[in-house]
Amino acid sequence: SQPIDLRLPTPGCYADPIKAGIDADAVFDGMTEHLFFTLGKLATSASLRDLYMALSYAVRDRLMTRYLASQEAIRAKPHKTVAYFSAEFLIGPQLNNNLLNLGIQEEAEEAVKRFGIESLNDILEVEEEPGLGNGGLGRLAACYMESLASLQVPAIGYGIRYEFGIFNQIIRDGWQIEVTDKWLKGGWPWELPQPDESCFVGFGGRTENYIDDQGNYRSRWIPSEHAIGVPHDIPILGYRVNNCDRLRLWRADATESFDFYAFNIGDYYGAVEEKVASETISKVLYPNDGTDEGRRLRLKQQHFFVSCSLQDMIRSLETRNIPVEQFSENWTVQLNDTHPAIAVAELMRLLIDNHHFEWDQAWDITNRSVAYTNHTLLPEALEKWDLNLFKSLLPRHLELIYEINKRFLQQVRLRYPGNDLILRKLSIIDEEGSKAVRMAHLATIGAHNVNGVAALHSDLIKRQLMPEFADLWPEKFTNVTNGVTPRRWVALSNPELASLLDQEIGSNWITNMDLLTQLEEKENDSNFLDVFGATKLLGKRKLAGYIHRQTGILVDPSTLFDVQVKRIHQYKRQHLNALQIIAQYLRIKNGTAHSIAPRTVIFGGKAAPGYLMAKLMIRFINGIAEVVNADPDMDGKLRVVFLPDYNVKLGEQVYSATDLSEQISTAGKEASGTGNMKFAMNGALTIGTLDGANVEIRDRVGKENFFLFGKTESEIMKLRKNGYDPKQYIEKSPELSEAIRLIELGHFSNGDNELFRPLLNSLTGYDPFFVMADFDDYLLAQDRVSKAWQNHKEWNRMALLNTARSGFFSSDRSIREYCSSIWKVNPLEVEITCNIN
Ligand code: Z16
Repeated sequence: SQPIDLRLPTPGCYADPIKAGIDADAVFDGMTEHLFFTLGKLATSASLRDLYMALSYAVRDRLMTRYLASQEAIRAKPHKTVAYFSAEFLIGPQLNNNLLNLGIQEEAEEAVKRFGIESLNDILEVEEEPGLGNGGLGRLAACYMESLASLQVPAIGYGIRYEFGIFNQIIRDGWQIEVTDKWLKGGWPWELPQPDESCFVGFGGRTENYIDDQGNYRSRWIPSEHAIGVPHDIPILGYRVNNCDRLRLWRADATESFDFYAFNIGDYYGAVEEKVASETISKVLYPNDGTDEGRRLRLKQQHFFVSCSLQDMIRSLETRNIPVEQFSENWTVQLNDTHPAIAVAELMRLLIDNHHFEWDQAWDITNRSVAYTNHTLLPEALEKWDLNLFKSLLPRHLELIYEINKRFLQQVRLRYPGNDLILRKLSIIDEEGSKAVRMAHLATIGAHNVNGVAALHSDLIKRQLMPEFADLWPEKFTNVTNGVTPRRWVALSNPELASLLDQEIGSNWITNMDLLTQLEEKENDSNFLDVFGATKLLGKRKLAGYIHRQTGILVDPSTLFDVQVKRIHQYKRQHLNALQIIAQYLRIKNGTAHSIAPRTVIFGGKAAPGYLMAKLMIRFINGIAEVVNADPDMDGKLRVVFLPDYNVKLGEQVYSATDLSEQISTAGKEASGTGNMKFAMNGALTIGTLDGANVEIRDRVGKENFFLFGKTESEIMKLRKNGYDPKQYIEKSPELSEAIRLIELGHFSNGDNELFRPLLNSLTGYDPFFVMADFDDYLLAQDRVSKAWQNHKEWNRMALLNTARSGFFSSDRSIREYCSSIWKVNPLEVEITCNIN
C-alpha cells in the first residue's frame, strides 16, 4: 500500500489529500475510516445501516472541497447570488444523487462489494428521506437547487429544518392513518450544523417611538419573545462540476437570556416550558398542500426562517466588506409562493430600524431584490392572516405594511382617480368581513416580478386572479414554466432508459435535454422501438415486485400500467379515475368489454389530515380495489392498487414503470403539475385535460401522442356562470348512472350504503370540480387508450416521441429563464487549482 501523504493543503487549495480520492480504493478506505472513527464499528460487525452511514460520510468528505471552494469563489470576488426562499424543500434521498453528480456510482458499488454487500441498492434502501415538503412546490424547490448547482449558479436555498416532515401514511381498513415522520432518528449524515452562525428572531411585544442621536423620530420593536435560529447546511452538488451550492435550513432553539435566570428562580420547570415553546417553531411541517390554515404557529415559522435568512444575507455582505446599500447587486431573493412573503416587511424593517436607511432607499433595495412566484389560483390556498393575530405576533411589521399600503394606494389613486372599488381590491388589507393581511398583495407590491408556473396559469393570474395589478404593472407579470431535473428523474430513477440513451445519442442529454429530439429519427426503427419498450418492461417488473411486497397484490407487468400519483385533492379528481374504473368493471361483468386493454390502475398520494373528503376518496379507491381484485372475472383484465406512503423515493420507482399518466384535474385548477413532466420524459403517454403544463406538454409531444379530454377552462367558466347541474350529465350517461347506483347500493363498501354518502352528495349535488361534466369524454378517451394499447409497436412509437420531445421540461431550462429574465445572474465557474482526483 502507498504511504499516506500528510502534507497540508497548499494555499488556495481546499482539498484534503487523504480524502480526495474518488476511485474504489479511496471510497473503500474512506468507509473503513468512518466505520472505525465516526461510527465506532469494526467492518466485521457493521450493519447495513452502518455501511450506509460510512459510505455517506465518505461521499460527504468528497463534497467538501467543492463546497468550500464554491463559497470561497464568492468571497474572493463579489457575484450576485440567488437566495431561494421556500418553506419546503423536498430533496429526497441524497446518497445516490451525490454519487451520480460526482460520477462515482460504479466506484461506490465496487467499494461496498468489498464489505460483502451484493448490491449498492441494498445500501441505498436504508436512507431515510427528509420529507420537508408536501408535494409539487417543495419538490420544485429541490429540482431548482440541483439545476442551479449544475448550471454553476451561486445559490443558497433558505428554509426550515422541520424535526418532523410530512407524515408517513399507512393504510388500515382502506383508510389513511398518519404516523409521525422521525427522519432524524438514526442520525442524518448530510447536514452540517453551524451554530456559530445562529441568528436571533423576535416575536410579539409592542413598538415604541423614540428620538435617535440625530434627533430623528423613529419607531422600534420591543419583542416579548425570542428564538434562536441554528443553521443546518446541506451541500447541493451540481452534475459533474465543482460548483456545490448550499441549502441552509434553520432549526429553532430557545434563548437562555438573563430573564431565564432572574425571573424563574424556583420555577425551573416553568422556564424549561418556555424553552420548549421556542423549539416548537421548527417542530413540524404543516401537512397542507394548497390550503391555508391561518394558524399562529405557521406565521411564526414563516417569520422565523425569513428573518434568520435575511439577517444571514446582510451579515454575509458585512463580513465581505460590501456595503449593505449594495444588497440588491449581490442578492436576488425568490419567494416560493407567499409562504415567505413577510420578507418584504422584514427586509424593510432590517434596513430601516437596524441599518437606519431612509424609506425610499430601503424600498428601492427591497423591490430590486425580491421576486415572487405564485403557485395557485385556488382561493382556499391564498394566505390571509387575521389582522389581530398578525398584530399580536408582528406589530412592527404591521406598521410597516400600513406604510407600504398607504404609499401604494396613493399611487393607485393618481392612476385611477375617484375609483374606490379598485382601492379596495388592491389594498394589502382585506376589509371585507373581519380584517386580514393579504400576503399575495404584499408580495406583488414588494416584488419587481411576479411569475406563474405554466403558460395557462400565468395567463389566468393576469386575467382572473389579479387583473387590477396586471393593469397597473403589465410588465411585472411573467411566466416561467416549471421543470424537473433529469439527473434525478431520468438518470437516477430510470437507469435502463439512461443507458439506452447514452448508447444511442451519447451522454450529453443529461445536461442538454434538447438533444433528445435526435430520438425522433428512431420512430420507425422497429428494433429500437422493441428495445425502448423492453426498458419500460424492466421498470414495470421492479414495480410489480414492490407492489407485491407492500400490498400482497400480484400484478402482471405485461398489462397497461395506468398511474395517478399526486396529493389527494378534489380538484385533481382521483374520484373521476375511480368512477372510470367502476365503468370498466361493469363492462367486464356485463360482457361488453370487447376491446379494453388489460390494466393495472395504480394510485398513490397523501390526503391532508383535516381534509375529510380527500380521506374519503382514499377509502373509496380502496373499496373499489377490494372488490375488483377479489373478483375472478377481473383476472388478467383489471387490477387496482393504492400504494401507501407516496414520496420521492417511491416516485423514482413509479415514473419509469408507467405507460399511462393520469393528469385529469379540472381545467384551470392545477397551476402546473410537475409529475406530468416526469412521466412524459420517461415515455409515458398522458391522458389529460387542458390544464397547467399539460397544455404545453401536448403542444410539444404532439396532439396525436396525447389523450386529450374534458372541458376547457373557459367552458368550465361558462358552465358555472350558466348554473351547472351535474344531474343532467348523470341522466344522459347510462354508464355513469349505473356506476353511481352501484356505489349507492354499497357494492364497494360491504353493503354499507352510508359510507360514501358525502362523496356522492358532493358529486351529484354541487360537483364543484365538474367530475360529472367530464365523465363521458374521459371514458371515451380511455377507450382510445385501450385501442392504442392493442398495437404495441405504435404505442412504443408514441411513447418514444414523448421522451424525445420533453426536453423543454428540464429544470435546467426553467432555471436559465429565471437567471436571464428575473434574477439577472450569471454562472460562476468554480475552479479547483490543485489536483483533487
Ligand atoms: C403546492 O405544492 C402547489 C401550490 C401551492 O399553492 C401550494 C403547494 Cl404546497 C403546487 C401546485 O398545486 C402545482 O400545480 C405546481 O406544479 C407546484 O405547486 C409547483 O409549482
